[in-house]
Amino acid sequence: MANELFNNINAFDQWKNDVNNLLVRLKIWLKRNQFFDQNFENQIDTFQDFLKQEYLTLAFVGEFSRGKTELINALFFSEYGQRILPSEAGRTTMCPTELFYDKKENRPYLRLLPIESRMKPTTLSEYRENPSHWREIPLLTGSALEMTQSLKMITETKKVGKDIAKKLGFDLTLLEHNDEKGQVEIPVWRHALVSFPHDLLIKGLRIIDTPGLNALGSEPELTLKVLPQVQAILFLLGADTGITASDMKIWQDYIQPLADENGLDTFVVLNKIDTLEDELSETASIENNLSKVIKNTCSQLNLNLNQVIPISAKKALIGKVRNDAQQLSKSKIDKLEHYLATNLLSHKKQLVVDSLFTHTENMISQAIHMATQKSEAMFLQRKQFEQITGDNTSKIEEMVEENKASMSKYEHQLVAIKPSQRLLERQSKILLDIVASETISKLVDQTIKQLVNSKTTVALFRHMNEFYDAVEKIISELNHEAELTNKMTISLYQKFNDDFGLNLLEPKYVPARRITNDLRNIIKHSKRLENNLITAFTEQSIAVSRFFSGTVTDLVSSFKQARKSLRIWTQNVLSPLSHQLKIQKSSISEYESELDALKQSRSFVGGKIKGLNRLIDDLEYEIENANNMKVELYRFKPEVSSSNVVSFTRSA
Ligand SMILES: Nc1nc2c(ncn2[C@@H]2O[C@H](COP(=O)(O)OP(=O)(O)OP(=O)(O)O)[C@@H](O)[C@H]2O)c(=O)[nH]1
Ligand SMILES: [Mg+2]
Repeated sequence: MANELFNNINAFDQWKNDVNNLLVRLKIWLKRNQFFDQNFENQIDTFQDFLKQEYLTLAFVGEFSRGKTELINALFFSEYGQRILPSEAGRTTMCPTELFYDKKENRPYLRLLPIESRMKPTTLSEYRENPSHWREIPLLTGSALEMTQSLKMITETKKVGKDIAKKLGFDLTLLEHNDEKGQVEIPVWRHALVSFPHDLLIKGLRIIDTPGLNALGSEPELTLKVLPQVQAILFLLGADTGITASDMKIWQDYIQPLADENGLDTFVVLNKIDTLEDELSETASIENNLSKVIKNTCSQLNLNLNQVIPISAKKALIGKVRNDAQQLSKSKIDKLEHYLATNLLSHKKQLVVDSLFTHTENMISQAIHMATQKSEAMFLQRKQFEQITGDNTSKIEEMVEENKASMSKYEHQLVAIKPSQRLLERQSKILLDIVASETISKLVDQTIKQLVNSKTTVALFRHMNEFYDAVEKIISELNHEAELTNKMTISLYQKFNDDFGLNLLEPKYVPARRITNDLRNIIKHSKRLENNLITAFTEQSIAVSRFFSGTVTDLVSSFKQARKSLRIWTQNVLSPLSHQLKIQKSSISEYESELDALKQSRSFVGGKIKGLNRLIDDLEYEIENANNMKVELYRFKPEVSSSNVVSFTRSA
C-alpha cells in the first residue's frame, strides 16, 4: 500500500497545490480588473492558510497490547528493516505519540512533554504552541538504530507515591502497583511529538499512536479536541483476547460516539489473527475459526461482517522486512491497506467541498457578475454614441440630460438605501455582541467561582449544568437574531435590485448553523466526559479544573471563530452592494466627462467608439478567463463514487 496510499496522498497534495494556484490566479485577475478589495483579500488569505495547514490524520486507538504500534511499524516503517516505534508485550507506548513532519521548522525532532504538566490547567494545545515546556531530543533519521534508541523514551515510566499519581489524574486501579513501598508506576511523559521526514508525512499525513492505559479517560483533550478532527480512527482488537470489558468500554464511550456524531471513518481491526493458527490445523479449519471470531466480534459490536478487518500486524511486519510473500499473504494486511488508501480521503470531502470549493466558486461568480455588469454599461454607452451622426447637437444634449437624470436618480437612491444599510450594520453588531469575548469570560469567571465553592459533587454537577444552559441560551439568542438578520438582508438585496435595476447574486446567510453546531458539539462531548472524569479522577479539584479548562478553552476559541466568521459575513454581504454602487457611479461620471469632450469635438465619437470596442473586447476576454477558472475549479472537484470514496485525481 505504501504505494497506493502514497499515490492518493500525493494526489491530495497536488490537488491542494492546484487549488492554491487557482486562488493566486483569481487574486491577479481581481487586481487587474480593479475589483480586488479587503473582502476578497480576507477570503483568499483564509483559504490559502487552510490549504497550507491541512493534515490527513490517522489515529490508532485501543486497549494496551492490541498491536497498535506494531501495526504502525508494519504499515509505514517496514523499510527500516526493524521496529522503529517501540512495541513489546505488556504496556509499551506510555503517552500519545504524534508522528508528522513539521514543515515550519523543517527538521526532524522528538519533543516530550513531562507528565507533571498535568498539574497546571494549561491545555495541551497551549503547550503545543510553546516548545520551551517540552524536552527536545534530536532524531538522527539516517540511522534506524539511533532512531529506535531515541524513540524508546516514549515508553519511559517512573515510580511515584499514590497521592502524586492521583494528583496527576491517574486512575489508580489501572496502574501497576509496587506494593512494597506503596508506589505506582506512571508514564514519564504526557505527550510526544515526532517530526519525521518520511515521504508520506512530508506530503501531509499525520499518525497518532495512543497508549492503552485509559489514555482517553485521563487526557480529555485527546477525546474532545484531537480525535474529532482526525480523518479516520483504527480501533484495534486482539484475536487472542477477544473483546474484553475494557475494549468494550473504549468502543462504547469514545469510538462509537465519534463515529455517530462526527461521522468519523472507523476501521475496526481484529489483530493477531496468527494466534488462531496451529501448526497441526488445516488451513480450512484455521479460516473457519477466524470466520467464527469475526462473526462474534461483529455481533458484540453490532457491526456488519465487512466492517471488521482481520490482520496480523506481526506477520505483516516480518513479511515486509524479510520480503516473505507467504507471511505477507497470511497477514491479510493488503485488504486493510487498500481500505485505508481509498477511504482515508473520503472524510475530507465535506470540509474541502463545503468550505473551500463552494466559497471559491462564489468568489469567481461574483467576479464574473461584476465584470458582466461593467461590460453591459459599456454596451449601452456604445449604443448611445453610435446614434450620433453628423451634427447631431440635440442628440448630445439629450444624452447629457439623460445622464444627469441618472446621476440624480442614483444619488437619490443612495440616500434612500442608507437606512437599510445602517440597519444591517447595526444588526451585525448585535450578532457580534452576543458572542463577545466579555460574555463568555464573565460566564466562565462566575462558574469557576461556583465550582471552587462547591462542597458536594451534586453541587458541582449543578453548576456545570447551569453553565451549559447559559451557553445554550446564547445559542438561542444568536439563532433568533440571525433569522431576523437574514430577513433584513433579503429585503435589502431586493430593494437594491429594484431601485438600481441591478441583479445582485443571492445574499449569503448568517453562518449561525455552523456556529451553533460547533458550540453544541463542545457541550455534548463535555457532558459525556463528565461522568467518566469524575470517577477517573479521584482528586476532584484537579479533575474539574482540567476538565473545565479544556471545555472552556474550546468554547472561548469557538466564540472567537464565531466573531471572525460573523465579521467576514458582514463584509461579504455588504461588499457586493458597495461594489455595484462604485461601478455604477464611476460609469455615470466617466460618461459625463466623455459627453463633455464630445461637445468640444465631434471627431471624438469615432475614437470613443473604438475605445469602447477595445474595452468591451478586453472585458469579454477577462470574463472568458474567469469562466475558465470556474471550469478548472470544477475539474478539481473531488469525485465521490457510490462507495463514498473520494478521488482527488483531476478529470480530463
Ligand atoms: N502474535 C502476534 N503478536 C502481535 C501482533 N501484533 C502485535 N503483536 C505483539 O503484541 C505485543 C504488543 O504490541 P504493541 O504494538 O506494543 O501493542 P500496543 O497496542 O501498541 O500496546 P500499548 O502501546 O501498550 O498500548 C508486542 O509484543 C507485539 O509484537 C500480531 O499480529 N500477532
Ligand atoms: Mg503501543
